[in-house]
Amino acid sequence: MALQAASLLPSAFSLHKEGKTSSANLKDSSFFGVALSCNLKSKFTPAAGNKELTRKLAIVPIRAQTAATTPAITQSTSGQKKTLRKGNVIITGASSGLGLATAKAIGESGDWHVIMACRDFLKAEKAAKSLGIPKENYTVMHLDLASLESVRQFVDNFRRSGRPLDALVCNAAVYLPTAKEPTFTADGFELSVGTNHLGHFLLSRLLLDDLKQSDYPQKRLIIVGSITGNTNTLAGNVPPKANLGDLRGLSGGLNSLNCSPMIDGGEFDGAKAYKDSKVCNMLTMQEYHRRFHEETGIAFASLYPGCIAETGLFRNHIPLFRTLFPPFQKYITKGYVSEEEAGKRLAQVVRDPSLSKSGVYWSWNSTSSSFENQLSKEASDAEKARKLWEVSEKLVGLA
Ligand code: NDP
Ligand code: PMR
Repeated sequence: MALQAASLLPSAFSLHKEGKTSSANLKDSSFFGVALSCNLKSKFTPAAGNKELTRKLAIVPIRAQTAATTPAITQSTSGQKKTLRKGNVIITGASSGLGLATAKAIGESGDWHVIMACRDFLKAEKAAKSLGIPKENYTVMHLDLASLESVRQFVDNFRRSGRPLDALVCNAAVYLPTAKEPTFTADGFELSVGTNHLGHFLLSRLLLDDLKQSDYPQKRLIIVGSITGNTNTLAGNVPPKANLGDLRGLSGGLNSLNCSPMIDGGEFDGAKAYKDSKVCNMLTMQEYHRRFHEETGIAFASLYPGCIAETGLFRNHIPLFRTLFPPFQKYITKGYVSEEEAGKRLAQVVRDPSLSKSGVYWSWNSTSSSFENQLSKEASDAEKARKLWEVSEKLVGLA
């Protein structure tokens, strides 16, 4: 198993040359319609392995990086500001798909260092190597978003690395469209919302201080959204539609014990849970913007990079879907985008000076030009965003 393999490694960090520490159960569904499942039996994901791993990682001594001591900018004699050091970006879920393609786009430029925050250390290391990302431009660190303890441990480990943080990309996600029953994170939250929203919520809240402290000219916090969470689009109207309702399931802890595993309190539906989690991602980005942009100067953004129809996101879908989905997106909807192109798009949101506006949900048109897109009514509901923030704070132990 990935975690077991990772636990044999000496640390959560890859060691660079220069010594820097651094079921598919086929549901009663057709290809395009995903039927509802009502079986609410609990199935907890194994957490013991994670705990053991994080304990091991905690005792590893970590040397500070030179990046920490070099100022990010200086004033030249002409009065112009010059960037002196590499930017540092954490990308969650950088072991495949969009995250990996973004790590490549940013990592090969040479002026950024990518921290690949991944649950499968060896997979990430192999992926980075096979794409030829220069060794000195990335570090793999262990992060399992399905465990709040792992999130906290990751933040501690990152801080001990001594690197400043200039950008954070909350990219990792799971999509469980064929699951008949919910599965749960180590803390007992339904897995899709627990990983895609709550894990990232805690991670970004903890790392906000680090971003604030960065002296880099542009600081950014990006949370990947999606068209399928936006009901103002055709894609967002494919059933089951996202709907957070009054957040009664989330308020109850999404644990299936005395409440529903779904945010709106309804019956479990894996596809809906994913779309709901994407709405949470987009609401969270806007709440960050309202609460912190003015005070911190950090740009908060979300995006829909296009339909990257061949990524691992669809690994749990039925085989017929995985065969037909790419040509359907390429030739019918024309929404298809390659991993490489999507990675370049997300990389723009990380470092392109022209995409520095805060509070924006970015999209790209058919000629690959970025534009500020409209979110659905629910995904831009400020009152819902505030409530989501407050409930999420309680669930992850921040309030
Ligand atoms: P992938 O499955 O290829 O990538 C998802 C990544 O998340 C993987 O690296 C996976 O790790 C990681 N991950 C999953 N669970 C955890 C966890 N518990 N802890 C840490 N990492 C975890 O899918 P995509 O690249 O397609 O998805 C990336 C983002 O893009 C998601 O936010 C998705 O919602 C969004 N998106 C995707 C679209 C698409 O068409 N594919 C369209 C719109 C948005 P591992 O490799 O170990 O499985
Ligand atoms: Mg969708 C312009 C039309 C469009 C776009 C851009 C997408 C993107 N999809 C579109 C249309 C349609 N899709 C239509 C008309 C149908 C019904 C025939 C359809 C179906 C469909 C399914 C069953 N589409 C899907 C699924 C999934 O399981 C995917 C999903 O919802 O994942 C959550 C999906 C997607 N369509 C997209 C995108 C980007 C996805 C997946 C990724 C995501 O949102 O993160």
